[in-house]
This record gives sequence, C-alpha cells and structure tokens, in this order.
Amino acid sequence: MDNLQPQTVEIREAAPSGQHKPESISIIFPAFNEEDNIESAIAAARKAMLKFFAPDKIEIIPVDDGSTDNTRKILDRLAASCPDVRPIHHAKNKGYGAALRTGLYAARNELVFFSDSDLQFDLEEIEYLLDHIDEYEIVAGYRGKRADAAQRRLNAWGWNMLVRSLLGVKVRDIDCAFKLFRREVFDTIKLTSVGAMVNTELLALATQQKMRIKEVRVSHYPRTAGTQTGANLKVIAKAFRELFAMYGRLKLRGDGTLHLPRDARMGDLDLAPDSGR
Ligand SMILES: Nc1nc2c(ncn2[C@@H]2O[C@H](COP(=O)(O)OP(=O)(O)O)[C@@H](O)[C@H]2O)c(=O)[nH]1
Ligand SMILES: [Mg+2]
Repeated sequence: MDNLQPQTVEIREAAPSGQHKPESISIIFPAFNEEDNIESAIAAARKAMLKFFAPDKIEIIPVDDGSTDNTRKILDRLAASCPDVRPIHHAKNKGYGAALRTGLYAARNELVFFSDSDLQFDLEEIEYLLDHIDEYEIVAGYRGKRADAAQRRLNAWGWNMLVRSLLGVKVRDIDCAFKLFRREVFDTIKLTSVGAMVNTELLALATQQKMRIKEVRVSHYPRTAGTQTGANLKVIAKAFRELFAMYGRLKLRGDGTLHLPRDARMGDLDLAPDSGR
C-alpha cells in the first residue's frame, strides 16, 4: 500500500533576527572517471538538500574533468531530465583543483558546498554544517575516523603539519572534501592551484583574510567503486610543487609573520593546460 502520510521534513532553526537566512545552495562534485558513482552521488545530494532547500533553490554542478569512461554521457543524460543538474565538462583532464575551481566559480547560489563524487561521505551530514553557516564564512568537515590506509593517514598528518607551520593554517583535516561556504568567499578568494593543493590554498587564503572557519566532525566510508587517485605519487608531487610555489609568493611582514601579497589573493583564473591531478 502506498504510504500516504506526509514525509517528515526537518526544519532548520531560524537565523538570529535581522539576519538573512540563505535559501539556496550550489553543490559541486569534481569527477574523474566516476561512472559507477556519480549518479548515486547526485541523487544523494538532492535528497539531503531537499530537507533544507526548495527544489528550485538547489543546483548540482558535477565537473567532469575530461573523464574517459561514461561519466560524461551519464551527466548529459541527467542534465536532460533533471533541471537541478548543471554539468560542466573539461575537454581534457586538468586536475582536481582545476575542476573544483571551475565548479566553485560557476556556482550561482547563496551557499556553496563541495564534496567528492565517490560516495565516501554521507551527504545527509550537510545538516551539521548548515547549523553553523549563519555564524561562519566557512564550515569545514573533518573526518573523525578516516577510512584510508595507515600510510595515507600518515601522509595527511605530515601534510597538515607542514601546512600549519608554513602557511599558518590551523584546520585539522585540510583535504576533507566536505566543505560549505557562503558564496561571497569566492568573491574575495581567487584560487590558482590545479592539483590537490587547492584545499590548502583555499584555507590559507581564508586564514589570511581572517574569515571565520568552523570545523565539524563528519563520517568517512571506504570507496566501493571506481579508482582512487588521491594517493598517486604524481598527485602528491604536484601538491608539493604547488605548496612551495605558494610559499614562494608569501612576503615577510615587518612583524615577522608571512602574508600573501594582493596578487596572490586575487590571482588570475586561467587554468593550466593538461596538468593532471
Ligand atoms: N576533477 C578531477 N577530479 C578528480 C581527479 N582525480 C580524482 N578526482 C575526483 O576527486 C575526488 C576524490 O578522488 P579520490 O581519488 O577518491 O581521492 P581520495 O578520496 O582523496 O583518495 C573524486 O570525486 C574523484 O572523482 C582529477 O584528476 N580531476
Ligand atoms: Mg575518494
């Protein structure tokens, strides 16, 4: 028998009086060869967001980064039947950071959220991030129990320490792909990284700009389909090159602290050609 009971809808607490409560959200999914995951990721995002936003206030922007599998075909089919899906395609693989940037700067709604397309996060947990976005410019997830091999976790720990000491970023899980922003963040911050360093660049620039960042614990699950590329040596080497390039752009202030010159904050948006992840 059909269940004719109205569905339970969770209502967010109202924003403090006088404060505008964001009513729309853009969801960015960088995707490289995710034919086994992307459709489920989009469906999961829609389901999670519909608890908080009206259907016409949700846009989902999967960024197909020159995939060589059926990701592109799947996205084009979805776009033809789902008005909330607005895919962007890179003709060639430009890298995770480049894809993320494409999505972030194409977003049109008041809030911008990004995650991975490989279902390693529970998109329903967006709720915990939304709880704080009235008071913070950025709400960043951190993986309480990371579903990755010990070596990967060790690498991440080392990277976080390095970034903390070089760039002063004090976020505990820099690369966590579960972050929510107020749209205006990207009017100020212009990202230039094409690789995995993009999360570090984003948080370093936000720290420089004294943006308020809230960290929220989120769940993390093993990848069950498709191929992980985040631990590839090429990816890691590129992240280091981009980190040191960014460090090189820093200037020493009179008080001995490092800061980014204006041109690093408002760098141009040209995408590097065929950079790989
Ligand atoms: N745009 C883009 N996305 C990528 C690339 N490589 C991986 N991704 C995406 O980035 C996300 C995380 O990738 P994954 O390999 O699972 O990294 P990990 O979870 O950090 O190990 C997934 O959504 C991938 O589809 C790439 O070269 N370009
Ligand atoms: Mg993954």
